[in-house]
Amino acid sequence: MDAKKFNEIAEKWQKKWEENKVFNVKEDKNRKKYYVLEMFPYPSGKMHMGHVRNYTIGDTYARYKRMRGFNVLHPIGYDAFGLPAENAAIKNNIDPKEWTLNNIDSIKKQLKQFGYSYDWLREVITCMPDYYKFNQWLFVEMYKKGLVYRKKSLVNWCPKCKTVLANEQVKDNRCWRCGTEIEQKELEQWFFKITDYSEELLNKLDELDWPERAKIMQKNWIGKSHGVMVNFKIKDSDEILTIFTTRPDTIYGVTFMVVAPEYPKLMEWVKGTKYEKDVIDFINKVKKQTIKYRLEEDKEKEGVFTGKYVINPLNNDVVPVYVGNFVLPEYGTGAIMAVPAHDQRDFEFAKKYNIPIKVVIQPQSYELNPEKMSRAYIDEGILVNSDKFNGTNSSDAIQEISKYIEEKGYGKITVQYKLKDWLISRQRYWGTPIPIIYCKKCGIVPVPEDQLPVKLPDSKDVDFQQGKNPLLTSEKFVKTKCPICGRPAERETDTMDTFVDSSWYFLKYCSPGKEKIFDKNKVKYWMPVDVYIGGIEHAVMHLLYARFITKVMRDIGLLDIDEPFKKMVFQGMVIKDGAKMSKSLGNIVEPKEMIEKYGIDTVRLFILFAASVEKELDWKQEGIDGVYRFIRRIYSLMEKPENIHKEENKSDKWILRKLNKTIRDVTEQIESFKLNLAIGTLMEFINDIYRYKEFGVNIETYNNILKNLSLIINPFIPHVSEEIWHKFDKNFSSIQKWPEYDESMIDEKLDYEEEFIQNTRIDIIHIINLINKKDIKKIELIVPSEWKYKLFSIIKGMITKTRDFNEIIKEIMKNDEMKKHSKEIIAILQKVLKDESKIPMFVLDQKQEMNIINESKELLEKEFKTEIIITKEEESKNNKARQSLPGKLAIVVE
Ligand code: ANZ
Ligand code: ZN
Repeated sequence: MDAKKFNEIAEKWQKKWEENKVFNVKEDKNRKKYYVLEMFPYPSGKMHMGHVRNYTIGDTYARYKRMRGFNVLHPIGYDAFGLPAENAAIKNNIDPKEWTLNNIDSIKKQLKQFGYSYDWLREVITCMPDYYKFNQWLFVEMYKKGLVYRKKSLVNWCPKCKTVLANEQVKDNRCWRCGTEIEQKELEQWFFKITDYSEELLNKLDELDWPERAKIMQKNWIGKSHGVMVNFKIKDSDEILTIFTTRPDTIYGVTFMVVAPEYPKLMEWVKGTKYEKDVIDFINKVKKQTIKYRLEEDKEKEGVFTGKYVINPLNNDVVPVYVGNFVLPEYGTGAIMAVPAHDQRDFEFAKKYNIPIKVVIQPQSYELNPEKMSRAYIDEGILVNSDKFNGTNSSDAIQEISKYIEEKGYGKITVQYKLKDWLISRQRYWGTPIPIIYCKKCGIVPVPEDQLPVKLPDSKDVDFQQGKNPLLTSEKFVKTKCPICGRPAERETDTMDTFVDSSWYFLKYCSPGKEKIFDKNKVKYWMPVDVYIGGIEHAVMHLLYARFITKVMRDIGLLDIDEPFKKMVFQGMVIKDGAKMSKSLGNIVEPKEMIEKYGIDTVRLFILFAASVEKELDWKQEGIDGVYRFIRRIYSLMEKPENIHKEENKSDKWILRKLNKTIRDVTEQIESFKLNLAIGTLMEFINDIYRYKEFGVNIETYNNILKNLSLIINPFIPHVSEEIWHKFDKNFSSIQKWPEYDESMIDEKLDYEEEFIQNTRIDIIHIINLINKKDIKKIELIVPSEWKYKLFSIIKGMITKTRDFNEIIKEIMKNDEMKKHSKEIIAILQKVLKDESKIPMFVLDQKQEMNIINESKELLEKEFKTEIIITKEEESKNNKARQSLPGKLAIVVE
């Protein structure tokens, strides 16, 4: 068998699956559903190994669940809008649609080649009007509900991509796609009001079966803070400066205030004063810094005085107000009270501008001196310089002072979230047009439902080369009529963030068709997704947005569920030579080449076997060679056994016990996504089958084993599975019932005894071959002395705790009997520590091993046609006797 032949087999079965619609599903009230979802690909070209890993994991689980009797929904589609298509248009004048659909074509071929068990009738392509029409419909529904709004706002602007980026798309002050440094720009933008759902998005996380780290990432992103809004009176004015603080316990230590450069009242304050110029200069300077940069801990904290003072309501201290770059406009109130003794940013600012530092919290074990401090003291302690709160523990003081502030009317206890509303506008062509019309008379008018979809103009109608949003260049698109008054009007030219597309595609899978967004009953049957598999890089944005849209749809009355994804599984990256596969590093392994060289099933199996699902997978050539050999060994099991017996004997019983144990273990391992371990279990089982075959089989047993084997390999290597199954049955293995195991059939001790005899037989055969003796007079099997069994029990007990030679020896020598054999013991222990497989799975005793051997004596005599003598080590005259160990008899052939 070579790779070509394996691939022919694969193609044959894929065709049959398709002809027979094996993986197409319908809602069925009488069957339990199971929804397996993998993150759909962005069709940038061809599939890479990361995709192969993602989809193979998903397919394995989907196949398993299907065989467990579930009605399994396992769909696929394409996240087809986005920048690369448009960049191709700008660079090479290629139609983004053509570029995308071509890529989809080639990815689709590859997906099919892998034999993934998708229901292809449910395919979703987000760039098609049939799909994005419902993005627009949803936008309008949300607009009616007040969940969409337009606002002038400072946005992250990538000068290279010429587009606005969401905060999440900025990494280290740079564009997430092209790496260019970001600028700030003020533009009218469309927002989804995700902040209305902050609390629910946070709370519901607890109910989800997601890896803890993903939940923590979302929690941090939502960023809930408990604190107080405090009102500070501006000196010589009626105005009030309100700040948000999480540390009211430090309020007696305030020595200045800071507002953000964007603070609305700022210009009014300084207008016509001697501070005006400095403040304006400073504002212009900060404009070049991104929000991300301003948030960085070790960047320079800068600011200027505004000329204003405020009065601390608690102690009537009068303190100056600065404008500073480290205060952000869109958090809290855009203004802070600064406590340099206890906040590091405030400390650095105070040092730089010579502002006093006042200690109000003293640590328990030493005393802070404001003159000598080299950094802020941010931990807990006891309050000082704080009037009636002196002596209070700072964590208690947070509660007490908050309450006091509220009682006195100085402010209000509140919570704040870091989460911002979702900026969805993009100044781009290749996305969903935002369905809004601007009319001089009627204002902002959403496009009525019967006029949807607002289709993208043909790419021939737009100019990609002008740098601005290409949609602006299409008169045909921009010019329209007002849906209300019928006068000439203009269309919105912004398109939607593609994360809108991916926020509900899993719902469209449940209910294909272009009439409505989806059929409520169908979605009700399939949702929620039972397991969603993909990359951890989507743990924040995509998953948070999808959760949000799900809740919005629930509140619109479209859905009955609160959460879309019950369980998340994040697969690790695929790396080679220690780095992520990438063109620039030249360490890409092409799926296509691997398929040609090893065949589809081998690639599938290797990618599952090489690492546990959530870990990084290091692509190693030796590894795939080994897996290839393994698959050929499975395939060869179809060859008729040479050595056949009629009666069922001990070894038949043994292999049946092994079968049951294998089914049990593989089931548990797949169920818990330990797919690499499941394959390890299968590999052991294949070794067992070969061993069984070697010593002769009962043909019914053998076929039974093979049939069951062909089923439990189906999730991993479906094509080989079908091929073997087909020997027995004309239906598909892919839709057979997963084999049951009989717990009472599993007896590992019996297995061990059987293997003990088999190992002894193999050892005898080896020795006979080695000494090349013609007429054998007798074979002596020497069972070790009883003390060796005791020794092994002690070692077995110890080795789980330590591998330290001295420690183990010490423990052994506590036993008086062992002392007599210390020399031998040292030699044995050295051997055993080097190779732990020398310790048998079960340490029996001399009598038990004697009995096992005695029971097989007759069979062995028949097989080797000679007398078998069984002796105890201490009675044997042969000097080989000393080599005998529990589980491994000394053998003398004469
Ligand atoms: C006084 C204080 C003293 C503060 C102290 C901290 C430590 P989290 O936990 O992230 O919510 N803050 C408030 N609004 C801000 C803004 N718009 N830009 C920058 N910083 C802002 O942090 C809340 C704390 O961050 C608040 O508590 C405030 O500083 C600052 F020893 O008030 B604190
Ligand atoms: Zn109008």
